[in-house]
Amino acid sequence: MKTISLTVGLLLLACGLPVVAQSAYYPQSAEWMRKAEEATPRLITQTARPVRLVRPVKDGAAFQEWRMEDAGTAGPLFQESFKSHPTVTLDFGDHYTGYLTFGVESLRERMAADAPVRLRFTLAEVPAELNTPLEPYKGSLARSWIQDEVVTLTSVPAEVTIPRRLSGRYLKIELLGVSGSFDFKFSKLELRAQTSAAGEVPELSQTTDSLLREIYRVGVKTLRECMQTVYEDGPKRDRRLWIGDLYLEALANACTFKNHGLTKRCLYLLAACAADDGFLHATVLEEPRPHPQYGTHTLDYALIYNVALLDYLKATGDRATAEDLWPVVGRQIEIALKKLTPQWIYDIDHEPHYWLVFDWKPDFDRQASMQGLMIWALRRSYELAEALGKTGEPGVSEWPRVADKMRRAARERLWDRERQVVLSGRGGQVSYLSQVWMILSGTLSQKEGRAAMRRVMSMPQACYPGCPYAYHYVIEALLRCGMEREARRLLTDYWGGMVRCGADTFWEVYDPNDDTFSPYGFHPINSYCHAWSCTPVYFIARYPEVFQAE
Ligand code: RAM
Repeated sequence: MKTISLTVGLLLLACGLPVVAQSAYYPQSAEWMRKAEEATPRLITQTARPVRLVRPVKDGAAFQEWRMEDAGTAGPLFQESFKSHPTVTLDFGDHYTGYLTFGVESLRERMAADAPVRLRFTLAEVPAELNTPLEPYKGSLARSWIQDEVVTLTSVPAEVTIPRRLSGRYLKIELLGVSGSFDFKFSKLELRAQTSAAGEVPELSQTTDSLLREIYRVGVKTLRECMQTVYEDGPKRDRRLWIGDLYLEALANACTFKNHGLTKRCLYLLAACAADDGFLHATVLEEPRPHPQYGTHTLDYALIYNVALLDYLKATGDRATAEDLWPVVGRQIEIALKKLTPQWIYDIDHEPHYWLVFDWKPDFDRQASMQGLMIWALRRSYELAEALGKTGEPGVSEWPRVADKMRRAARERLWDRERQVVLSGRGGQVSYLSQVWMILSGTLSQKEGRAAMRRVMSMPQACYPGCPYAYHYVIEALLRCGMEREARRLLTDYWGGMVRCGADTFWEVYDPNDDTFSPYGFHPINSYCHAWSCTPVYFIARYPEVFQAE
């Protein structure tokens, strides 16, 4: 049998990239890159095969109006003429990330392909992704993220591995061209799935409610799929390391798989890829060799890096790594401090304008949230300084004082004492996240935090979160101010909402009021296995008294 390798020579597309992406700011960065590479985890593989044939059904009650209906075993694909049903959809039974291999052979002996066979393979994470017309393409991100691959075979039998790593559950195969006198069937179809998440995760207590159990299972699956040679944001789209995603994945990993080596690798990679002024890039790609997405900085993520390093130290006791990376921590704070007004308020208009992530939600005002996040990061960075004995370093001793000034300023200017709610920006916007960050930063007392959360959650016009990343911090804030019942209810409603919609893995964005919401203008390009949505795993494992009790 002839094996056709479609491996396109990825001839070092490195032109334009420096030989090794390193920050001129940190003399240690070459060493950091070496340590990052040394910590690259081994991938564990598993072979997945289609379990059923399915048929897409348009259904107004289904998530994004599409669901899959069982259409029998996958057997006919391997026994019958493919020409007789030239479009099929297969179900792998679960979400997988890896490489697809297929084989075809002629249907009968003494039958030869006298023209090329042309096939299209499309892998999807959710049903609507396969059934929404893609053209004219409306997304703001590259069309090439859609996982459709056309393969032309000039001779049969053939076995082909599609070179691009794919991610999803449903596979559509379409016959685009074949000679009239030739027919064929499939001889092989399998996905070599991969992850670096090794080992088992802790069992939940017997008393855990069945929906919470299911949320835990789907969260673990999401985390497992995103744990590759870095913590990826989504294995289908972006497929790279972002600081915000890393922070939440590391939290979930620390109470499940405990693959701390992966966290260490990511922390080193980000540090080594910092810009020449020491500012962290928000995101790093691994191929063809590790490099940042040049020029992409998000100040909230840069500060979150400091907290991720502190958490890593607490989880592992690996002081050598924390000391090694300590210079990065101080530099992120220095950069952030330049943004303060003389009144100790984060100045959102100060140039250069940095991207602040926080949420995917149009019209959300980030000012109060950033004030809170900065106080929180200052305090946690100081905690790291204490753990490492660095509080005497120039500037560091000032951090608690700056945090206090910022806290006082926030209480004076952003906290509406009468209405018991935090306001953000010129228009005085009331949002969930403004309350949340003022709680997490300790700006509001527990009692005030409870009042603010109750108030915002009862205001229909309040700006509510748009994605699981933001909901993570809402749950954290509810727990922080002693609202365990509300935290459990929200987690169950929000992530349980995705489970009820049939999620195999949790999504990048989910708005229960709008199934097709997309930050990119086109929902098929959303990621439906997204790292930052795996954190129920962390909450359920870390707070058993709240989430595992009856
Ligand atoms: C997107 C991804 C990623 C997130 C960034 C800010 O590209 O969804 O998860 O961290 O945006």
